Amino acid sequence: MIMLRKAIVGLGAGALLFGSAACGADDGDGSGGDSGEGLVVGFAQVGAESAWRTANSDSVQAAAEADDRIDELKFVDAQQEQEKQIEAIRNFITQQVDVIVLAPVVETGWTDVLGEAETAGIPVVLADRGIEAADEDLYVTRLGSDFVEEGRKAGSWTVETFGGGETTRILELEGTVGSAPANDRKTGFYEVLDGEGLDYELVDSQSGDFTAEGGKSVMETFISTHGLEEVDLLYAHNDEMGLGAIQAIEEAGFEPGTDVQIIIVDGSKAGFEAGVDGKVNYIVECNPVFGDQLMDVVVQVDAGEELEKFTPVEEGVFGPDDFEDELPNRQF
Ligand code: GZL
Repeated sequence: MIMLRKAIVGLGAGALLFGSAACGADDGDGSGGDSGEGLVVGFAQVGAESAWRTANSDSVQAAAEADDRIDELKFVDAQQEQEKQIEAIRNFITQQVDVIVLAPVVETGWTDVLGEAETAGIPVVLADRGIEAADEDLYVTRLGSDFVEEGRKAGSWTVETFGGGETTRILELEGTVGSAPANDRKTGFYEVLDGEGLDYELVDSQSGDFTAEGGKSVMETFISTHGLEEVDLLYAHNDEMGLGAIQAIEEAGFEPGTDVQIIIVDGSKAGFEAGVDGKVNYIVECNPVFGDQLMDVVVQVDAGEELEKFTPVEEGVFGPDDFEDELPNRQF
């Protein structure tokens, strides 16, 4: 029997939504519930800002509930606030969980609290995003995407598509300021553009915080400031911002995917539907569905096994000829 309890814990001005999934097979005599032998895991999740994030949370929670090696997953949605993630980690330490899983909203500011986990003898696993190299010794391994490689993939398509022509004029919607995917998707993209000698101009670049509202609002500002007549490409660090930008582009009387070509990163159903509609030109996949793989990592870490510092998840790329066939396969 799986019991899922949710509670709202008031934390000063904000409330913190946390849940726990206690898993245990009901052995028929009604005494189901925790076996007491499995692991108790604390998971400090970024938030619920995108379809990617929701799919990631669903994948991890479902994997924990289905895995009889895991007795309980204490889940915290930090609403994209680092302070709430730090608070959650401190709660996990007080509760003496076996393993802490953190999806760090930004790369910096973790030294103290991860040091406290180390002092308490609780190993930390990073899921999804990474943290600055200086704190590399404070976690065992990161399971997630190679964000620099995702940026390189976007850059390679851009060079193939626009290379040899006139100056390519680019707008960029960046992810959350200070986050590993935002920093690294930018790094990989321009590494390829510069390395391949593309003649381009970055017209403007601003963070939309990985949300649809942010993408739409920033795109409206780009349009009012620069117009779109001279813009060739929008590089959006995730689907939500790209989809929000599409709304702004259409409201301004332009055709997304035609007047401005668009790259998005994640690969949600909505992103692929926009591709099928000709509004998106290239999709770089970022895979959120790694819950089962994460449970294996958690068990290995608790057992003290040696692991690589980084375990990449498998990801692809998709162009206009792929969108229709791939859409039914999308899981979020
Ligand atoms: C990437 C993940 C990013 C997604 C966004 O692994 O951290 O955060 O690309 C999400 O959709 O908000």
